[in-house]
Amino acid sequence: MSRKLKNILVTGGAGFIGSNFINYLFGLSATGSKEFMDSGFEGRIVNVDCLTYAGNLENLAMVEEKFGKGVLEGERRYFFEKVDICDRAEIERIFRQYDIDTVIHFAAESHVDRSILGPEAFIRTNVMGTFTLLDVARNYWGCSLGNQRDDVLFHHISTDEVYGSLGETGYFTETTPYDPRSPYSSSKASSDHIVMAYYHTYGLPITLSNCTNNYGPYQFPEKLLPLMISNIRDGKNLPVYGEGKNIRDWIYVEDHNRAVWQIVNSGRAGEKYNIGGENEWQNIKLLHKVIELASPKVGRTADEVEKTIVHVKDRPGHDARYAIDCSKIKKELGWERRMTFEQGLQLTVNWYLEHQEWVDHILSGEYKNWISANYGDRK
Ligand code: TDX
Repeated sequence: MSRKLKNILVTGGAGFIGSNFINYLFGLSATGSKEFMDSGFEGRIVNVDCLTYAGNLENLAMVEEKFGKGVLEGERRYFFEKVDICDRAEIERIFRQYDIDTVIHFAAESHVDRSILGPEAFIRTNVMGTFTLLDVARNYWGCSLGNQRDDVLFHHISTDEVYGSLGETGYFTETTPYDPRSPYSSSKASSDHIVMAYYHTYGLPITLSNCTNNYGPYQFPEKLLPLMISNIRDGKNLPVYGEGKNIRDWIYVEDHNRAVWQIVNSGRAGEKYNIGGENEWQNIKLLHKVIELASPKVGRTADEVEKTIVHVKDRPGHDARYAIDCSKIKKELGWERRMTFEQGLQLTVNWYLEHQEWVDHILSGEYKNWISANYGDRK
């Protein structure tokens, strides 16, 4: 393998998973976890993000200081570009300006509930945005079936939701047929297919990963875990969709990012890899666990907080269960999870409770207006 990995374009680098990824590559971890500081990365990163409601450059303050504006121009290794991935002219400029040799594509509209209320942004960013990046990469790198390159790579980050919903048993493997149910998952499924098409049709070297539910620092508090932790802190109700029996498989975000980095380094072009936590939880049981960990830290008893659980109207088309078989990445690339769930969940609860300013800041402005327009006050 002779991938350059010198000038990496990371899309969506101000979002939850993307910002944790950039921190990880530069040897920084939001929670200071030593086991996630060994990326060995020596190149430059160009972070392209259009800073939607979920993007926050505060997540990268340390990276900016140590590797970005804070250092001499010739030694600089981190660059931020506020650009929409659908803006072809700007993406072309960035490829030329930084001589991009690798794309790691995190940028996406990611929240299922939002996709139900307003699918258009999901189709635009997830489908058209991915297409734009692929097409610019193919042209800039001059790829074709007759000119296959092994020094460049386009890695696409995707989700287990493309496979649909599982019953009580079984796991999604890399060969499970796609069966997306929500506007979000169908937009991700579309983008996965276009990525694969660019490999088969144009010889663009791609890899693809489908991951289960991530948790950890910097996740926007519309997702289950940060939402519940923040509501416990504020004494608000804890809204459980339906009976709360839906099952998700949870992985610590830095374990996911280490897997992505291993695929980018040594995954086979044209292949997809499933990434999972092998850690299934019913939503309601997970919430009991979070209450147990968070209540003493906010000076309330678990019994008291349990009483704030409210069962609300279920999500339409709510997938019953996701679970991933990740034996391929383990066997082929030797990837293993490093964070235990006990440790990761405690770290995450602590992080949100200790970073109230981060939560309050990201919840201000545009998001607040959107949530009250669409959901009213959830309390
Ligand atoms: O208030 C809530 N109450 C509730 O019961 C919220 C926000 C969620 N839920 C349930 C719905 C899901 O069964 O909790 C589960 C997790 O919900 P989300 O955090 O919204 O995640 P999910 O829908 O599972 O999708 C997530 O994981 C896969 C990400 O949002 C996706 O981007 C990723 O692809």
